Amino acid sequence: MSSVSLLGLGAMGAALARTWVSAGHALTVWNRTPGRADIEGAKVAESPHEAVAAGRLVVVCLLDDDSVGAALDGVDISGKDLVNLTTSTPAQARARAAWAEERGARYLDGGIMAVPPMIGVPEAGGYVFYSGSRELFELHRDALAVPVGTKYVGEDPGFAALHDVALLSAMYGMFAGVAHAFALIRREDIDPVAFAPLLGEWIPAMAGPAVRQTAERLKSGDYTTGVVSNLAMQVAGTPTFLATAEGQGVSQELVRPYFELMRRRLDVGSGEEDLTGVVDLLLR
Ligand code: FVH
Repeated sequence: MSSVSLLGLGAMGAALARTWVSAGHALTVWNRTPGRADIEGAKVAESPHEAVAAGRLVVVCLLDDDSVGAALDGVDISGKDLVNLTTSTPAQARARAAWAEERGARYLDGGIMAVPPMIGVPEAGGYVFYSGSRELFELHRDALAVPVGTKYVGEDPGFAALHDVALLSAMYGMFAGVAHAFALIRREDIDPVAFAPLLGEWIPAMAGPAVRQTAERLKSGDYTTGVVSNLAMQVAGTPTFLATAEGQGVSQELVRPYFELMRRRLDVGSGEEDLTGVVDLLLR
């Protein structure tokens, strides 16, 4: 069992820490605010210097990239294997990788696709995207797989963050649709709890095929062959959705921007396509 040093005992860090201790790894922890979490079986370091010095594998799970810079400022990380599970932008992850390498450390970036209750619960399906040094990922794969599953997505240290943010952005789009749907029924004699399974089954029934077909169309460049619900028909339906929102006293602000993109794509003569062309409209 390799030893692990962990900086950050917030909600996520504490959950990670407990799994390494349970699995028998020698764990040294540090948190800016002492006593934030009691990790039974872990050695508590008095400083980031002490935590980093304790072992080769150093995992950081802090609030944001600035906190990583603050915690590791002036700490000797040469010869260490730094795994950064802090949510970052791809640019921050790439800069942090260069920063670590300049200081003699090897670097792996991670994007956590789980919430704390999913940590240490394999059946919950959480995982971490990793990118950066493949050699480092392979070397520490077993230790990294203890809290939650692993998915390595490439040598570019920004790719884990990019995958993380892409999936979370899709999630927020989905949450926006859910909020709009509940708002539409909110003032009616419709039980939201009875409505929920209808919505909960509809979303994956639509999302699964749409995600797969969009990917295939983006790859092939063919946005029209085999289209079932074409853009012209879908744009013709949008006034109905907007009028329904109006009629229910619901703001159009969540759905209108997407409908406007659909209209713009139609206006350039893409009525026989599906919705894939919206992806291209978003590129600046
Ligand atoms: N919790 C979640 O649901 C999500 C799930 C997906 C991944 N995120 C990311 O994980 C990172 C850590 O999140 P967290 O849940 O542990 O966050 P907090 O409970 O707020 O703990 C934050 C820790 O960061 C320390 N910290 C903040 N600023 C500094 C600083 N300038 N120097 C050193 N440490 C700092 C903070 O220390 P303290 O406030 O207790 O002293 C906590 O240890 C995060 O990137 C999520 O986006 C979690």
